[in-house]
Amino acid sequence: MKTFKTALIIGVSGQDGAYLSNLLIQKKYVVHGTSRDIRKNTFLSLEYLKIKKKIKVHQMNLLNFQEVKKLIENIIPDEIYNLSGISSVGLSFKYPKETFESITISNLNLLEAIRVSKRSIKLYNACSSECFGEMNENGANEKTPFNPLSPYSMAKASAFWQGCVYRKSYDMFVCSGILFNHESPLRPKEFVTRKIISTALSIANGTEKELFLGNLSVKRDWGWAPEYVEAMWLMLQLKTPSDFVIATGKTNSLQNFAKTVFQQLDLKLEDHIKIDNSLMRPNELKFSKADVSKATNVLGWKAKTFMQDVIKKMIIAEKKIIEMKRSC
Ligand code: GDR
Repeated sequence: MKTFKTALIIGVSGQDGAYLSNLLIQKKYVVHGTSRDIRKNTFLSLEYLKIKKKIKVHQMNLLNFQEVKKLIENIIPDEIYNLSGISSVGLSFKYPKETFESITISNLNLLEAIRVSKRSIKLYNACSSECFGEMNENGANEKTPFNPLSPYSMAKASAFWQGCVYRKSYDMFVCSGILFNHESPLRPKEFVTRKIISTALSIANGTEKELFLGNLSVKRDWGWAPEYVEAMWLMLQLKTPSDFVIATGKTNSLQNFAKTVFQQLDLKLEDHIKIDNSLMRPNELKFSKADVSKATNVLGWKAKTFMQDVIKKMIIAEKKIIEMKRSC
């Protein structure tokens, strides 16, 4: 008799995959994860959270339908979380085809594999606030139309609609979380928050002098990633599937984010900041604002950590990472 729930996390080695694994392990799930190349993947995020040994990792190419189908038939998961694909908006302008494939074909393969399995497997799809394009002061909610501005958001919008089509056509349990920016020490340095914090600490330590950034005037809603994976799980515990905007509801400029980081390290941003035009994107979401009332009312989910504390926590973690590297 099956006693514990089984989850399959696609993209288990990323920031969200690692925090979600941690959460599901605490909830006594049997956690499976996938990686495109087990030998090359270092699973650093899972090692960081000390959970690597608790996860059954499988090699799988999501673009290969037969592989996806076979793995699902072997594991028979109760819940699948699709957190895979290229996640850098900037990079998507350089690699539009790879971005589109990695987000849309993989999601379609999962939907099809679940459909043909004829099992009631629940699917979480990682959608993004980037799909909204420009937002206004009222904040975007689940009824706000999509207006993608990048190859990344174009692909995410497509995967979102795949979920809607399968939900309506086959009565499948599919939820999309429309997540705004969510950060942690597990963010790779290609993303601006970790880049700023890591560089600011190097400046404080005297190993670097300057911070190069692109567009500083953009405004984003930055939350704490470990809280966002709870929202993903809550969605799959509902009786009826639905889509949810997940964010803190508070907007800040990138200038203010960077200034706060430097202030917390007793540095002045203006002494170190350099604008690098090569870091500007061809097109850009300039203002991000969320209306999270549906998540609050239906899921009972609310962000507890806002930008100031996200920064504090990331600085503390980054200092520890630097100390660990020094003592190795
Ligand atoms: P984003 O995150 O594109 O919002 O997508 P990112 O941290 O890459 O950029 C945030 C904003 O900062 C501006 N920026 C820079 N960005 C980077 N990466 N590097 C720089 O040097 C730099 N200078 C300025 C960007 O132009 C942008 O406006 C994140 C990802 O996690 C997506 O996967 C997710 O879907 C969305 O958040 C919600």
